[in-house]
Order: sequence, then C-alpha cells, then structure tokens
Amino acid sequence: RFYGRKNVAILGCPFNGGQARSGVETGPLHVLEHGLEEQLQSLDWTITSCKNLTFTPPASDPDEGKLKRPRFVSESTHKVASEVADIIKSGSFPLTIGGDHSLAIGTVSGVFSQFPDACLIWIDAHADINTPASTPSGNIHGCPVSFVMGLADPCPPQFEWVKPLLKANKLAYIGLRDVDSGEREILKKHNIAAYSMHHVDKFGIGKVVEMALERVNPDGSAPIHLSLDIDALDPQHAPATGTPVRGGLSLREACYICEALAETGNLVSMDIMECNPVLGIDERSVTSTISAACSLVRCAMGETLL
Ligand code: NNH
Ligand code: MN
Ligand code: MN
Ligand code: MN
Repeated sequence: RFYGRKNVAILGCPFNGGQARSGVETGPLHVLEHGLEEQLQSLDWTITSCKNLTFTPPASDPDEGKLKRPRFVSESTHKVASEVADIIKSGSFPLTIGGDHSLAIGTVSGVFSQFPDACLIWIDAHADINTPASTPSGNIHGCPVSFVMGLADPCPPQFEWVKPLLKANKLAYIGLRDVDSGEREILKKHNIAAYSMHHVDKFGIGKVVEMALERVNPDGSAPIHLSLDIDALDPQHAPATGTPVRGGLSLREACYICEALAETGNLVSMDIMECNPVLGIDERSVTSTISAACSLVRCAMGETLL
C-alpha cells in the first residue's frame, strides 16, 4: 500500500487555545526531546520533515455563545488541516503532536479531505463530541468530533471552513469513562460505536478493538486515522495531562490498540494529544507521561514485542 515507503512527517503543534490550562503547548517539544525521531528511524521510518507550527492568538477573540477562543482555535486548526493534507499529498504519514485535542478539527479535516472513505478511531477518556449548545465548559477541545461531523447547528461563523466529512458509522471510541449527558444523547442518536472502560473490562481489549474495527471498517479496506488523547491512559501511567480521569486504560491496553491498528496495514495518520508536562507533580510523572506517549506512537508505527 501507499505507506510501504514508511515516510513520516512530524507536525509539532504547540497549541493550547482549546482549553484553559497552559503548558499543553510544551507537549511537542518534550515528546521530541525524548528521542521520538531516533525511535522512529530505528523502526525504519524516514522522517521527511519535522516542523513545529507557530500559533499566534488574534488580538480580539470574543466568546461565540459558550465557545471560548473560537477564532484562535479556528485559525490554528485550519492551518493544521492544510499542513496535514499537504503531508498526505507528498506521500508521507502525518504524525501530529499536540497540543490540546481541538487540534483534531484540523487533523481529521486534513485526513478526510485526502481519504474521503477513511475511518476514525478516537482513544480518549472523553468523547469530545459536545456541540456549541451542549458544551458544559465552552472549551473547544471537548467539541472537535461534533465539528467534523457537522453536528454544530448552526455552525459557529468562525468554523464555516470545516466540512462535515466524518459520517457517524466511520467513528469508533475506546476508553471512554467521562461522557457528558449531552454527548451521551448524541452517541445514542447517531448509533456511534463507543466502547467504554466497562466494555474493556467485560470483553478484554483484544475483543474491543476487533468489535470497533468491525463497526467502522467491516471490509477491512478503509484508511484509518488514529486520534489518541493521552488521558485515555490511567493517570498512574500518564498523570501529566489537563483532565486526568481514574480508571483508565493500562499502558499495555493502549499499546495493544496501537499495535492492532498497525497490524491492519491501513493506518494513514495519527495524533498524540494532551500531554501537559507543566502539570506533572514531579520529574518522574512528566517522564512517565512523555515516555508513554512515545511508546504509543512506536506501537502504532510498527514496533512489535517479538
Ligand atoms: N467533556 C468535557 C468538556 O467538553 C471535558 C473534555 N476534556 C477533555 N477531552 N480533555 O478529551 O469540556
Ligand atoms: Mn523537557
Ligand atoms: Mn480526554
Ligand atoms: Mn480529547
């Protein structure tokens, strides 16, 4: 397939405008300082580019209804969308390092503009499918999925560039355990494949991944975009993140998901989001979070145990 060449373009996105806690913008630097480029090279990837985008907040950015910093998020994610699309056009695998998860408005838009039949696997404690009406916080990192599905009705004027490229039957979640009531209704209404920690406990991670792929990619041929929020992991493995929720995926369960997606041979793009090194209580908690993020990327990009 297309990715037989194993070219990767790393896109560092030091962006924090989708939520209120500063520090998440330093995530990309920490992940790269941990040696991710060398690690990918030892897995036989050629790094075709490694760049950090710069995001400058607009001088004026009034709330749009409940939504906070709508212009900053829109302009930043628009830029990410065009970078991701360009990377794919150039024949590389976009690996996007956040930054907060609102960035996925950009990554999903970019991927689906090039692979209209793609599916999306969203690994997170949260569903991030709030609409401008349902968001309890106004933080856009809790809304990206609703934006790329076109559920925001009316679409906030700042986000008119976002096309509804993602269909409900092309989306599956794993790891959910903190879902808002409005989000729960949306998941039900659109019959979205959503596997919570309850399902992971009940069926085991192997079966859950199999069921998720069967739902979104029944014939096994669709390109896959993986969007991974580090808070999907239990805080004991990834404490340095803005909204930790106990009772999460073990490091091995999360690695397994990534390995299983790599095994399909259809993974075309990946996000690793929401590492916030500033929120680590000590050096060790920062290092464990960053090293977990690097492990997950390596597993998704072909690292095997034997
Ligand atoms: N659901 C909450 C909200 O919309 C929290 C979202 N926070 C996240 N999502 N970290 O991954 O504000
Ligand atoms: Mn550092
Ligand atoms: Mn989350
Ligand atoms: Mn998220």
